[in-house]
Amino acid sequence: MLHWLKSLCIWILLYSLTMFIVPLQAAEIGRSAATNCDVHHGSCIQTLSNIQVTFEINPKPVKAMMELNFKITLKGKQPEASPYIDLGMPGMEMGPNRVSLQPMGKGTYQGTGIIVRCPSGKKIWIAKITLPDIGKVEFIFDVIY
Ligand SMILES: [Cu+2]
Repeated sequence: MLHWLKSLCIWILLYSLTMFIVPLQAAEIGRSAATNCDVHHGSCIQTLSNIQVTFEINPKPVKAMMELNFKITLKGKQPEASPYIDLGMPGMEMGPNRVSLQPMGKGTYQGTGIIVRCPSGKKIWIAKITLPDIGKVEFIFDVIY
């Protein structure tokens, strides 16, 4: 009888621990996988084939449904043609939204675009930057609706 009670207690303990820890871990993973760039407080940097790619959006804080300036600065080898940005959302088909960039000199490229308000209410967006003939980098960030 005592043995039976003991194992029941252990099962309840294990069960409650699992119920507590699993959502906690899921929340943690969700948070860290959600964004890789805080566009509201500065610029973000990634490296691609020894090229340092700096990404910035203005004005800050970055809001949907208004004209935004996208700025990319490349340090290192420059691509054959101007880079461009495809805006989208993780796991969602949002339709084409490409920002073309104009060279401003010294490895800097700028262009304007609009981030729309997603009907789902989700605020995480991806800027997929293509450096022609070199590759792509993705900056993931949240916007204000
Ligand atoms: Cu969406």
